[in-house]
Amino acid sequence: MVAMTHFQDELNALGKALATAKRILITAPGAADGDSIGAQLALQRMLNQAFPNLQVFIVNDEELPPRYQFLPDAETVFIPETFARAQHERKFDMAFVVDGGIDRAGRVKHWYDQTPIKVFIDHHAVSCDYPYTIRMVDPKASATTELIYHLSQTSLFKTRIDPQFAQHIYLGLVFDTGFFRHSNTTAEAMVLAAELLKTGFDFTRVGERGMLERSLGSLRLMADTLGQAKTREQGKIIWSVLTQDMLRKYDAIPDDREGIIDHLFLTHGVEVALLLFELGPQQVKVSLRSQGKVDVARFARALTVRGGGHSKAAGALLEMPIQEAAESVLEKLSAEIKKTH
Ligand SMILES: [Mn+2]
Repeated sequence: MVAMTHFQDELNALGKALATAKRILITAPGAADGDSIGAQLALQRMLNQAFPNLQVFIVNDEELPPRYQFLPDAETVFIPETFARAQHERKFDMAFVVDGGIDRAGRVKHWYDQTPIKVFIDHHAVSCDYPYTIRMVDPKASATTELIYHLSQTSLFKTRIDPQFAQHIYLGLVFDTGFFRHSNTTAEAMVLAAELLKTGFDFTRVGERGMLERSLGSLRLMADTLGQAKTREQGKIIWSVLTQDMLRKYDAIPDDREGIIDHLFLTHGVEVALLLFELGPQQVKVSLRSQGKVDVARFARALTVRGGGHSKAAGALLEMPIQEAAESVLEKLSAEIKKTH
């Protein structure tokens, strides 16, 4: 059960800091996903509502993917360039990082480092040495937005659950649970979703626009990536690659890889699905999904220090050409699969 009672000391510290803070930074790792953007927008909303004199800014290293631009307040999300162009001062009293550690926040990490009070709110089970001032991590939460929701209902915030706030929280829930399919789905998360639906927001639109809809180029990119999929270990491993050339060919963007690994994974007989995404000539994002026999979080951490996630869904960042990465990861994955029987 996700409860704020474990966090009494943190809540007190948060209340004390917010009482004197004037400017707040909110960020999240890498490219926004449904949970990280939902969590950031919800947090901004509850801070603004409870502390109307605060100035709250969301700044991410990468541009907000178009699929999230329909969300209420999406226009308030900055990248460093647009923040500078708006002539906002780069000085904050408090900074929040949500849905992952600050190490993966790119250029915004430096801003966060320079802020006196550093808050970390997450649901990933990761160990980290970063000297956060206030840390609220609960791996039992299905999504960071579930944690944010509970925080919003404490006496510190008492946030009004309006349709706008509800859709931010809801998007995080459906994104991280894969529409309440993944094993991280809890009865509590579903009860929370039911509560949110009562506000009357268009949940069909949030699910379809925020998660399922694709551009035509993105659809063709998916078809190509799935068409090139190969199997190993009698079909227990399925894998494919997505290169920068393919992105250019289909006029697609990095966010368009969303959902491809799920199709690979949902192929009959597959134990582990692997998608290698070429970020640059020497940089590869590895995504992994497992039925459960192979703990892919452990596997990803063994690949590199920049690896981690959940036991059934994990990722890693490798500094090598994509072909080399594919060979190396597949060889290790085959060895893991052989251990399972
Ligand atoms: Mn999450």
